[in-house]
Amino acid sequence: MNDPKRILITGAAGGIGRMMRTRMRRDGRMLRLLDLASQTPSADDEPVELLTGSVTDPDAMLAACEGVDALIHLGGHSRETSWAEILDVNINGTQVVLDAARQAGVTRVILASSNHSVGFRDADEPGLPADSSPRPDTYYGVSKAAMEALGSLYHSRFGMDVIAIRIGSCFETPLPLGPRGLITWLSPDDCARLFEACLSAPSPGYRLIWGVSANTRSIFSLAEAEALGYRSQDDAEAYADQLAPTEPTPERYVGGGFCTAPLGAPNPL
Ligand code: 15L
Repeated sequence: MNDPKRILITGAAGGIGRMMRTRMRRDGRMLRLLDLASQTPSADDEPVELLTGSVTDPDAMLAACEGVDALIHLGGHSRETSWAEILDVNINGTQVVLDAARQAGVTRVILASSNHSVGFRDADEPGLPADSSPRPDTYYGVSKAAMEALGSLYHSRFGMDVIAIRIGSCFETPLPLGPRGLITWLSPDDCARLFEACLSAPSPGYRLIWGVSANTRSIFSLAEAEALGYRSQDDAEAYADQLAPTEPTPERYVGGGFCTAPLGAPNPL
C-alpha cells in the first residue's frame, strides 16, 4: 500500500495510542483518533481528527471508518477483566471494528494482539514462531486469539489485508516489567516502525507477527515481522543495569504473571 493518507486508530487515548500519536505523524497524513475518553488537540495545527466513541457501537465505527485508508485497532481492555467485559469489548468489539472496516472499504487493518494469546507457551524456546497456535493464559488472552481468528476470517472472506501483531510489552522503558521486560519489550519507537512496515507492505494478505524489539534475551522470532520490512533498532538490554541487582527470575511461560493471576479478575499488570 502507498503511504496511507488517513489512518484510524481505535483506543487512541490508551498507552500505546498516546505513544503513537506523535511518532506516526507524517506530512500529508491525517490521524483519526478514536477513544471512549475525550481527547484534546495538542496544537491548533495538529493533523488529527478526534472522535469519541466505542468500538462496540456499529454506527459509530462505520462513521469512523468512512474515508479511511488504513485502520489500527488498539481499542479494548488491555489486561484481564471479567468474561462479560472481555466478550463485549474485546471480542464483539473486534468483530464490530472489522465489519465496519469491510463496509467502509478499508483494505488494510492492523490488529493489536498480544503475547497472552500464547501465554502458556514455554518461555525457554528461543525463536518462538509468530504463528504458534493459541495457548491463552487469561480471558484476555482468549480475546486476542479470537481477534487473530477474526482477522484471518475477514481476510479470507473479503480479501482485506489484516496483520495481527502479538505485542510483547510496549512501554516507554522495559523497567516497569522487571526482568521479564528484558525479554518482551517493544520500544515505542520500534512499535511505530512496526506499524509503518505493516501499513506499507505490499499485499500482505493475513499475517501473524511478533511485536517485540531486538532484545538480547528475546525468545520471539522476528523473521515474520522482518518479512514485512520491520527492522528493530532497540534492545531492552540497554536498561538491564537499572534493574535491581537480583538474579533475574527465569519465566516458565511466555505470559509471565498473567498465567497465575486469578482468572476473570482485573489485574494491575
Ligand atoms: C499485554 O497484552 C498488556 O496489554 C500489557 O499491559 C502488558 O501487561 C503486556 O501484555 C505484557 O505481557 O507485559
